[in-house]
Amino acid sequence: MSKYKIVMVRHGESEWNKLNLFCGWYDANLSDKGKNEAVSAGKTLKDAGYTFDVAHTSVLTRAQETLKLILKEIGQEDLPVQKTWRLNERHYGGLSGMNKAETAAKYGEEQVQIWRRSFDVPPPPMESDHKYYDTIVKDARYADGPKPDEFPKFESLKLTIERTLPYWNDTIIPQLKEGKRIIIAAHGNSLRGIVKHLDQMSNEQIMGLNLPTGIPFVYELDENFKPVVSMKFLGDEETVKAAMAAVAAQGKAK
Ligand code: DG2
Repeated sequence: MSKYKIVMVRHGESEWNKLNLFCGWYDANLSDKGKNEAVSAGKTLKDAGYTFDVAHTSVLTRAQETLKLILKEIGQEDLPVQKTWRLNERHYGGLSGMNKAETAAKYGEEQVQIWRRSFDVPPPPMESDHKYYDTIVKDARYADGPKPDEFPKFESLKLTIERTLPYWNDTIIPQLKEGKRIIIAAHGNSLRGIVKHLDQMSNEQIMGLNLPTGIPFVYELDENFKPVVSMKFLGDEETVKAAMAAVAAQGKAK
């Protein structure tokens, strides 16, 4: 029987999604399309009658802006919002800022698929001479964590899950237990990590999952936090399928 319900959403298209660049911890803004996607997500949630007690998001602008636009649509602009680096996108290491299609043309689509979707093969590290190293490492938003010796230079999905799950277990689960209605606005891979955990997907199964931008999805969980309803998208099935296929295709050489 369903006891808990939670809504999750990947942010709307970012400027770097639009340019097809590996983004990770780079703080890209939403594109105009992304802002529209967030507003539509808000309208969908409003039409379906959703309201929340608390929201969670990453420390990155694209997720926070998406959440803000959603909350405005549903008339909950004053909702408490908890922000954490633990919900950040996976750190794309040395690939950050590179074009996904050009990288596939250079290194092969198979290699790019491994970097994007393998469970535990990390991208190359972001070294200190990387164009965005200082911008990210010295960003004041990380003053409260991760600690300097834990600050990632790259992350596989496995490493992403290792820093996201403690937040799920120690912050989200207790709030669900208190009966709080929760929305999480985060990223393609931090959410894939949560989905893998909830649905107990194998390392192979999760490789095939591409989350679309700006389409909310719902989980209903039983008293042991096992899904009764898994990843139910609030959107028309064909649109969701096409949006997932478009994300998968970002790693193809043009
Ligand atoms: C994308 C995901 O993250 O990329 O970092 O480039 O969700 O923040 O736009 P998001 C990025 P893929 O793993 O789908 O290549």
